[in-house]
Amino acid sequence: CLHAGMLFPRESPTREIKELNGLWTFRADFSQNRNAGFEKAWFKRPLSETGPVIDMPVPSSFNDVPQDAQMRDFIGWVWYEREVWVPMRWLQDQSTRIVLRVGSAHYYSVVWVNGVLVTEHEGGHLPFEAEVGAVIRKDAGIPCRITIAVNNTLSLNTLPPGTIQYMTDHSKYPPGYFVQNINFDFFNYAGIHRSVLLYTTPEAYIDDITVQTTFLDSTGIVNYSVAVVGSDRPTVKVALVGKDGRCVATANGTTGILKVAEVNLWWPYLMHDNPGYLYSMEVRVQLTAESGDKDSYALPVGVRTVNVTESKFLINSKPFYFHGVNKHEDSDIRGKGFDWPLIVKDFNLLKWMGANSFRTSHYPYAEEILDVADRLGIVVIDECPGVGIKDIRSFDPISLDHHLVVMEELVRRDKNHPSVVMWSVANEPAAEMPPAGPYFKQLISHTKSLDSRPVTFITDSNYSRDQGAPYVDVICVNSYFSWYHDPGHLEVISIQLHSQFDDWYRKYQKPIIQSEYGADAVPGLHSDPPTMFTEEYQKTVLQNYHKVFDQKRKEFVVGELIWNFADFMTAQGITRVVGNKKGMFTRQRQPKTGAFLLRERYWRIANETG
Ligand code: BDP
Repeated sequence: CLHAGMLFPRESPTREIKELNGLWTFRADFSQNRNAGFEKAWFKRPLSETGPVIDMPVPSSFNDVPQDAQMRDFIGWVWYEREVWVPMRWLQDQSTRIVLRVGSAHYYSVVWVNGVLVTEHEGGHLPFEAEVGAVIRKDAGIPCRITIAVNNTLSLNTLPPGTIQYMTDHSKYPPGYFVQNINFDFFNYAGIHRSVLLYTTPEAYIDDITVQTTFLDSTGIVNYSVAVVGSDRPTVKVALVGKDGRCVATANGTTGILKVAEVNLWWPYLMHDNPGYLYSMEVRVQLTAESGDKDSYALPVGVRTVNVTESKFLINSKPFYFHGVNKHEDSDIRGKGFDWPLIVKDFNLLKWMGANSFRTSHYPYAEEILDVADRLGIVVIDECPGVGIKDIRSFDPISLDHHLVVMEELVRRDKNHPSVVMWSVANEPAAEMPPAGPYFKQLISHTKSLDSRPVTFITDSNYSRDQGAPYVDVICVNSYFSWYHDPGHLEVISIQLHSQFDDWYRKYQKPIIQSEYGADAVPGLHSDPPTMFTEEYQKTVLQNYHKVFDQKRKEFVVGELIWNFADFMTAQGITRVVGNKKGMFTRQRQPKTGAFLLRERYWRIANETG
């Protein structure tokens, strides 16, 4: 298991943050083997001294920023660099820990400070850090130079997997020509996607906090554990503070239980008139009982339970029905780059629609997004980047080992978010292949050993041949009737969907979520009677699905998540018209006809069940 915690950097009386977002210096390594940067040690000197550089904003995908098709489709190492003055007081106080954190970079990253290697990390979508105080202090008096090389190449053992194909027929392709093949349906955006920061902690510091919550009648119970590094016998004091600033419980020690009388439970949005209630768990570390605070950190905590029965998904012991969306981190120009206006807009659209939930298809979203979901009471299915596992070689032990580590990193990062109610370990893997059985058995049981939440993966396999389904808590099924199957035949949806649900339930007696369904609609295309790619066709697909959902949700169907919240960019291909158009909203977040249909539906369901 992982050795350190990965608490989200929050300021406190003992912790400072310095954001390094903005313009960085950038170069893509276009050399034949893409390795010139390492061969010539570009990290040793300022990047501008080893060749031409351009400006690149952080955070952002690099792909759509330059006016250059080669950059958009670039595969290989890109180099980012920025100089920063580190506050003198951080350097002078030798006991200040200085940590460099990257919120995420896609896909493989190597980080140097003043030419010294400080860390490497495999995988996009998840944060990584390095302690850099010692390196920076050696060169105090000059600005510190941070260099980050990021490689977006995907192989059979990465998550998501991909393959590099060399085109050796020189009558058709130039020498050295290669393409990156992928098995997933979104643009392989790359670069530094989330914030880069420096932050400080004292030398004895809170490394990790874990909470597990439950309740008994009106008493809330928060089991906590605090990991402290840098002190053998730290005094740990914990206080739980309500929204009104009142302290409702206290405890001492690195592990303990906080009991809250007349608890305000964390409820999902639309299920309660005070959704998303969060306490602040204030953790303070002292070196002795008498000394002042050495370190302090405030963690938002929601008290709630999640349970799964044969036919229901329960939050706080009440049946919860997911009426929500699948999303992407995706928008014009910045690609997958973190963007507050976009995030807040998307939550406003979710509320406009009456959506109570989303799945982080097909990778972990920024932590800030989960923070907002916590506060609003929007429920999240948290998915790892296990998308496009289609090749039998991607079930080998190297892949599995990496997948286990990615789940450890994901659970470590997101375990304390009340909005997260289930882990998804993969999307549409080749679950019918024989190795999928042992692979998912181990992957799911490992995830369960890390955390008590239910675990699933999203399947599009046949119910009778799916090798992973025996191990999931909730069956999550994607289907595209009258789109990828029987295109144009809206009349088959009802019968096929009934069979889908009945087959799965008969075999497994587990609750089922329709985790994807939908159809492309190019905004502005109309036809009556409906034809494919028009707004009317998309709307009618939805209506036909909804009739069946309404019958089945009285039985064992516990959710419906539309594919997709908004249009998003994909690789170019003959089935994609400038990206995937299954959005309810355009990529610029304007509604199509289907959005109004879902809005009416979601509010109606909320009023019936809420
Ligand atoms: C599903 C995938 C999703 C795709 C969608 C589609 O899970 O990523 O974008 O189909 O084809 O199979 O629109």
